[in-house]
Amino acid sequence: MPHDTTIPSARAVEHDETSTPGAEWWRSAVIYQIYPRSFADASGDGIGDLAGITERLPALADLGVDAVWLSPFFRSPQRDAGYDVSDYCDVDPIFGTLDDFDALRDRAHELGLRVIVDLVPNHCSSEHPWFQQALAAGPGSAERDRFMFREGKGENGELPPNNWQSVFGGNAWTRITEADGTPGPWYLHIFDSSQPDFNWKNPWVWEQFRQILRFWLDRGVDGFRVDVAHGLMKKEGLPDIVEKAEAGGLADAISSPDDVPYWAQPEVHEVYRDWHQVLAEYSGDRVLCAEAWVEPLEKAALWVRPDEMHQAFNFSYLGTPWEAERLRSVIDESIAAFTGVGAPSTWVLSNHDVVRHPSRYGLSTYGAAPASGIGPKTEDKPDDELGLRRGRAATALMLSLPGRAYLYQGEELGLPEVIELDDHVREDPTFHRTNGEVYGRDGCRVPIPWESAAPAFGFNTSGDSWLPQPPLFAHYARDVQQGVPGSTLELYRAALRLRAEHDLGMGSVQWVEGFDADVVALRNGSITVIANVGAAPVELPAGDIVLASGALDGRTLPVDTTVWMLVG
Ligand code: ISL
Repeated sequence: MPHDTTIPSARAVEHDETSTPGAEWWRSAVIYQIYPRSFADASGDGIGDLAGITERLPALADLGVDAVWLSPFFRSPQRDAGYDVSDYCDVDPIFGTLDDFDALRDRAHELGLRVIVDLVPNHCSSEHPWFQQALAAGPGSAERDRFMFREGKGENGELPPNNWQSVFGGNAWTRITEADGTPGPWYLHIFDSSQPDFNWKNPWVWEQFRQILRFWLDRGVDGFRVDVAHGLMKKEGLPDIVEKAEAGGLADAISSPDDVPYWAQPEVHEVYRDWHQVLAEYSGDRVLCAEAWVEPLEKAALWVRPDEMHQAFNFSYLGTPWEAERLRSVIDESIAAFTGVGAPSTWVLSNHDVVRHPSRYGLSTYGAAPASGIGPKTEDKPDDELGLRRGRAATALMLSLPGRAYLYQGEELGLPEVIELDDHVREDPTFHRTNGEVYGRDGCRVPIPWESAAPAFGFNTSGDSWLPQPPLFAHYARDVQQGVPGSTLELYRAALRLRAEHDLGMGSVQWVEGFDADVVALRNGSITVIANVGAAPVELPAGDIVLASGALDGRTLPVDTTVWMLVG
């Protein structure tokens, strides 16, 4: 297939447009997540940067996505890869400068790509001046009230205020020492001890975040992905968690608010109603997307009521195994839950917090918490070939669905999780806080390959890489897939082109009858989608095949393969 690098000017973003209700761009967009540390490194220091992203943006326009979401690039000590922010309104020097951001934004808009940035409102870095001021100001001060300081239990306050656990493992409280050397109160950190939680009952915190939103809106961003959007408010009195079989990690993170007093408290929605008003002051359809790990789907849909956010990640879809009945159910439930509140559903299979989906689908015990990671000592290792076949079939199914889809950098290359990382190179706080028991997320964060024969596979020209890239990345590099029929890259390009041509993002799902129960068959507008999730080949109906996730056997659809067809 010839490679078309020209970008039609019609795709350029018009920023003074007035939106047509019901037809806003975000309803049907495909959004590509860039993890700045690992996308492209112009400086050659081994960590990706904004200038590197700008250089490589044409590849994303060529892929056919509508927007990019950038994980945090703000000033940060990088204790949680940038999700520990020490200045919300500046770029960390490892990623560049505000001028570099402006150049990135301009180039993206020229190419017709919207730009979404990541806002981290649940916590900041312990090195943020606000937290340092809180430590210095002492007990009872206004500065301390911006965070969650509490006296400890026990005779001398030597025990944490309650039994809450960090998502990354271990206690969610850390005790401070006052300036005079005496042991002080404890502060809450739902994540790492370097990430103190804000006190969202304090109006001062609300005002700071309004200003941060305006800073980036004034700078021309098209929206925000909101980190831990279910976590900002904590239940009054900070009661103990009623012990459950599994504490911490994903199982805990998606539990109901009745069980976890720091997730999904009803007052959190007031914050997003406030932000909705801030965004409404700006033209150009700016959006808020919630990272809210809540189940069931009807609860996640609360984040996207008409006066709140515009989108919420569909983590129920991400967590669904490759089983026909479960896929049909989650699709039905997603559409029902989100359309019930007037928002289109979203779809996602991979991000920077979970094992890459081709590797998940290659596990014999799929269903294990996708955030726990896979490493050298994990017993159940993925079957790469099976995983990639299923991963491609799953993507073809996902991209046929109406609504908004999220892609994570490298999935268009079919990248697997990197398993063989030595302990000493792992950076995820999860790994360190669990003494290596949970491998965590480094395996999906390895810098991506662009050119098979270049240093660091084209990530930079120096050959350095903050996490080592495995030799097998040479087979997945973009340049060996570009223009090669049947490659994963060409599958993604074709799916995105057809999705746009047939306006699938604005369509609807009708289930198609007449296949075995382990076949997922649906119609969205003019396209019929057939995914063979079972164990036996399936005879295809008459019609033109316009997309196939894998090789076909004549008119027979092999297992773990999805086709798009124009039928009758
Ligand atoms: O990855 C997880 C567990 O190891 C998830 O529970 C994840 O921490 C949770 O979804 C919140 O994620 C977001 O906030 C974290 C950050 O580490 C993640 O990268 C981010 O996506 C803290 O800011």
